[in-house]
Amino acid sequence: MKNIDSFSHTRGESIYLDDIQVTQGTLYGVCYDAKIAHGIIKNLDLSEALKSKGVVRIFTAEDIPGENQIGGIIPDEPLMVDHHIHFSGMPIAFVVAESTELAHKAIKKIKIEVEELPVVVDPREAQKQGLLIVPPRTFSQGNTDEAWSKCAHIFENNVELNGQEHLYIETQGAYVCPTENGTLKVFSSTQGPTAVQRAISKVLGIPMHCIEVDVTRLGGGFGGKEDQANTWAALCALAAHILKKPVKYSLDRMEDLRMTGKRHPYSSDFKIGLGADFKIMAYEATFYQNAGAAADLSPAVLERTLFHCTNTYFVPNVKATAYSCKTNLPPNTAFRGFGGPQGVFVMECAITQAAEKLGIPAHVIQKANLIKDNEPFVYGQLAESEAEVCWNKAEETFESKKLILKVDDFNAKNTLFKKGISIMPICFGISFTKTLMNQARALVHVYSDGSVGISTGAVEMGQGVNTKIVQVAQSVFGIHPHRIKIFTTNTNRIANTSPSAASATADLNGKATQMACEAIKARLAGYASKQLNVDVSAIEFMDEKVLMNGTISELDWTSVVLGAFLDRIALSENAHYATPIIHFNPKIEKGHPFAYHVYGTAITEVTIDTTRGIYQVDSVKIVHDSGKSINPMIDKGQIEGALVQGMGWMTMEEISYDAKGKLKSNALSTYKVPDIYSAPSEIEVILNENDRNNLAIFRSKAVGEPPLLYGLGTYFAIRNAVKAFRPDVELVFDAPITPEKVLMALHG
Ligand code: LUZ
Ligand code: MOS
Repeated sequence: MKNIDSFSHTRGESIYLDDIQVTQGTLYGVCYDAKIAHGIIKNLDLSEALKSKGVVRIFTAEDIPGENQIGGIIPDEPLMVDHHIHFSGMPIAFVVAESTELAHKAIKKIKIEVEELPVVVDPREAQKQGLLIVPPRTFSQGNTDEAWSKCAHIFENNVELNGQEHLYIETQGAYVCPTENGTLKVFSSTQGPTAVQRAISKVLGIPMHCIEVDVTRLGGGFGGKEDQANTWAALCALAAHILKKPVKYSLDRMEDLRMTGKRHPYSSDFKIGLGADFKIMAYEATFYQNAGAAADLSPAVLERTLFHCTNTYFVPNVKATAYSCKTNLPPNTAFRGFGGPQGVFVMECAITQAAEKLGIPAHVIQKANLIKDNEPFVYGQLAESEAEVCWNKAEETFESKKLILKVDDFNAKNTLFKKGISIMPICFGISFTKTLMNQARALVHVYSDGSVGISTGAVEMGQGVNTKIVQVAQSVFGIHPHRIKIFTTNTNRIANTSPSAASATADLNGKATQMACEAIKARLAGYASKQLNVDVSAIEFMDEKVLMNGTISELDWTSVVLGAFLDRIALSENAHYATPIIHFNPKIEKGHPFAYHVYGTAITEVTIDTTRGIYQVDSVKIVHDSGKSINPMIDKGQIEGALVQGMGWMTMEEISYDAKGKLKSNALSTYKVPDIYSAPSEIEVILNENDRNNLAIFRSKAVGEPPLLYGLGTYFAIRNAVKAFRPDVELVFDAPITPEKVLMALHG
């Protein structure tokens, strides 16, 4: 089944925030943000700006009727600066004018005096100074102290890993309209409508039922709108609430780059110990997460780094400690993978280090340590492992042994170009690591003409969740998909939603939809059984028909719906789903936090130009653990997109702040993301279907985040190509591995 949005997307008819028809009298807000990263405001002079043409009002922290606070996990993040500036890009004032252009002109007339304070941008420096967001956490298994003496080989090193800009095509923004009796209608480009509702409720000091948040779709989120859509919605709501006028703020690209947080950069140390058989016997890691100036989602991201610190391997003795370090950068936030990829990367660096020192290929160590059924991850959950299945299938299908010989042969014959190859096995846990967030609701209406309308908490952001929800309903009801509409995500219809995140949206909201549809179907079947004079167990719905003991009856979908309505049977249902089984105890850092895991293996081949340091990715070949995919086209789209996003992070996307915390990569001219020319020449994806029971919707495993990890393979393939040119060079672990770094490694 095709993505239900493909027609309206290609015709330009899909509705994003900026496509919403604005009401007459709408005003436009723009943020005046801090130009320095740390300091105290001594004087803020708005007088000239207020006289500027078209300005209606300028809001500051003093105008906030409720709390000046938008922190989600920890209340440590003011909406607007109250004297103390914590990062460059922090909102100081919100200028509301008759147009965006006039607001920008007014902003230039704001005068400010600031006393600058010392700036910390380095996480290790922050940790030394005791600047932590939360106390450190340690996950452990076995006893590393005792294990070291038994290891045949031990290696240590450190790893630098930069952040990543989300670069959703649609920038952040919100549009807030006052409605009657002190209520507000909020349109927001958010992954978390309830998070927006809660933030506005707190800032304005009004109950959540006064705030209706409505989301049609997003032009991408990638985690950047899980928590950080709140700011713009709260600013617009503040202005709309006080002025009693509709207020809109849609950020331009440079504002968005400058004011929002990104993927967390990490600085890490590892120590790995292997037996003579290359079994990993012990692993220790210390992670220094660069959280930025406020908690945002950093504690949860930190936790997922620890969950994924051994990637897809069984390691009997592990000790991993993580520090969430407070720096003067914009608060870093959720980004596809949510700290998991940072943990995985360090483990893969440790294996690479061991392989290079031992003079063997990394895949020998990787393969020897793939986790097996019933072996525990560091947090105690036992694996139901597809790791070896995916690895072996990749080796066989893609003839990796031949490929390796081909690369060796190429490298023996060429010096101007060198090839590198890597194998990247992955594993990602599916569920929000906060157990309570794993719940969802669906409201299904069957109208008397047989058409169906569905509301859930799922936000469509291009990932295709609405299409999957249509598939769930059509398969339960046995009807054509054209009968089904997915309504906007709206907090008046679906309350207390978890954000669309953690790869879990189709599972959670799909299961709730399935339950609601099943309940309505049971009532329709009851009605049909009376009409047809048979037991209800004889009734089935298929291809728009009502079957009776497997044969077509006189009733069809529309007649049974209309008949049931006339018989006063309820044709609507609200269902609630909460993932069973999962639990986690942070006191001992053990439990069963994930509904299931997703596995896979990617084989990456690259070619580097040894005179210029530039490179191309020749091919990426993937075996992906999809379960029984309900939509292979959407799933392959997610896998290819995530792969290229992961490759971009590993190779070319280079976020750069100066020592004073100012973003240097502040435009698309200084921040390079992959385009079609940097995508692999060939991507081959094989879905490894299996019928193992799992908690995925119709056993179709979650696909949003796991495949980003395949992109990590590109880093190691490029490194191997460099080594082929210059075998004795000592290379650091420092991602992204940009062409400049490759050039220095080749000739520096
Ligand atoms: N968001 C969140 C996430 O709040 N909790 C999670 O565990 C998570 N995992 C992945 C992506 N977003
Ligand atoms: Mo996310 S990183 O699933 O918002």
